[in-house]
Amino acid sequence: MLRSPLYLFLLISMLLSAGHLEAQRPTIEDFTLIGDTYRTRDDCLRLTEEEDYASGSIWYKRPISLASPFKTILSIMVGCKDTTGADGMVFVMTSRANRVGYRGEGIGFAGLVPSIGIEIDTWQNFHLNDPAEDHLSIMANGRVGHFNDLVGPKLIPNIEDCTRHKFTVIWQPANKRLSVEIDDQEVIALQKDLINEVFGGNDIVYWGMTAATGRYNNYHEVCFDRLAELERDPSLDHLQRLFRKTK
Ligand SMILES: [Ca+2]
Ligand SMILES: [Ca+2]
Repeated sequence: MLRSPLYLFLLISMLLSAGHLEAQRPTIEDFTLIGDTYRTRDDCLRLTEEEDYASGSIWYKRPISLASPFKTILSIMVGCKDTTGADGMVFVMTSRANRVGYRGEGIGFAGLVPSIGIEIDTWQNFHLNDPAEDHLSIMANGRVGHFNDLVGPKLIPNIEDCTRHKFTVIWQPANKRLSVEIDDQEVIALQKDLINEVFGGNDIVYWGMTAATGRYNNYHEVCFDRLAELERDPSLDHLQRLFRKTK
């Protein structure tokens, strides 16, 4: 019985699914829009305009469990002004959704407790120990000073380049590893028992993205490349024709 084809099939299926990360490719309708956020004509959610003292956030409507692996893929635009652009964006996981923290140097994340924030900081605040370069850090409980980083700051090339960047967050509960990729390159990673050490034993969290400006500003957007996905690939049409012929 144990060696039957059905048993082997089930065993192989289980092994394959154990190593599989559930990929989330959210659509624009999956989010609640907070603060200054609005939907643009090209299917982006603009969290802030190029205006001082703005803040916005978006929150995925359905909570997730940190007991399960997940991989979230977004497209972000962190503005077009390098030298004078501010303040950045934060990918946040928190047990209470639909909130936005302090703007300016708080990047809409400061004050959110309990929480985990992956900060994309584009403005140097000396009293927060910010490096001059754009940088990523993983922080807990809305504390944006680098004295409290869980990991970071990790310097990155200028990200305020008026270009959309693929932003991927991966959580693997088996080894308690949270990692972040920009344009398919891993930039920063943290190993921590998030459920017990940050969320007090609660595995259910909401995730979202926040952004803010202060005395200086920039565009901040999360985009959904729906039109690109719908475009037909001519090479696929060609393959399909070949396939029909050979049938
Ligand atoms: Ca900063
Ligand atoms: Ca920059």
